[in-house]
Amino acid sequence: MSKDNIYDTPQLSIAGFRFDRAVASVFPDMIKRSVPGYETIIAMTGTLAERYVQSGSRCYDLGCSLGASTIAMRHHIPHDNCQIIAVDNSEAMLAQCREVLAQDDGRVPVELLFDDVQNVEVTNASMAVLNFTLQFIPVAQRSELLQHIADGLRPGGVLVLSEKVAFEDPQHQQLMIELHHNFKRANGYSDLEISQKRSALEDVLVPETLAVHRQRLRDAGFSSVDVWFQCFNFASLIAIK
Ligand code: GEK
Repeated sequence: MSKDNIYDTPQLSIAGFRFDRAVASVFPDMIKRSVPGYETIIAMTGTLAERYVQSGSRCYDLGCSLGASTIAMRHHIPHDNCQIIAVDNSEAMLAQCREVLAQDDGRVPVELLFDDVQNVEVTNASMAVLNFTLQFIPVAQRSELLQHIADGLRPGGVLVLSEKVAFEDPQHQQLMIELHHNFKRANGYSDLEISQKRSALEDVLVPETLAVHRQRLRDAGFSSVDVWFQCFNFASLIAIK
């Protein structure tokens, strides 16, 4: 696995973060060292697939990157008549994802779509995953996307929504940011890397509070919504239709 050293030298001006070839080539290392709990969330996505994926239905991995959630679902879907649709709007990510899937021996068919998740038709679904993707969608467009997903899910279907989150209490917000930075430091990122990455993500990744996420999911028509995992300012919610 290639090591992420994208921000380890001083840059004169920091451009907004993009999912380009440089990022795609180090992505597994980057996300593992940056997102506390990432590997647990991926593993539990398999467990959730085992429980929620219904016979003859579709599963959606929206913002699939290299396909980690797709592979987790693929190996735990308990039926042989399901399909996974994995979507990303980064060509570089999808190219790598195709290679990763070619090495995977799962039997559930996977369709890869190069598109914006907002354009994808969601139908006959029993599971949808937005694993750290909604945070990159403009805030004003988030409700419409969740509504579309809710409409495309069968009754009893699940949406797994993982996000970097914000906190209303400024003191707690500051504490979570510092603990997250300590996590990154412990994983080998320097202060320069942490601060340059932070600048690159400014206005690109927009976190919201858990209260906002819960309300938006309820408004979209999910009947049961709650957090099943949280580590510092990274959380994952389950929303059942
Ligand atoms: C994982 N889920 O490993 N349409 C399609 N894709 C998008 C859009 C959009 N509008 N915006 C961003 N992306 C993955 C990790 S990474 C999270 C997801 C992170 C894609 C983007 O190209 C990238 O591949 C992914 O969403 C976000 O479980 O890097 O923090």
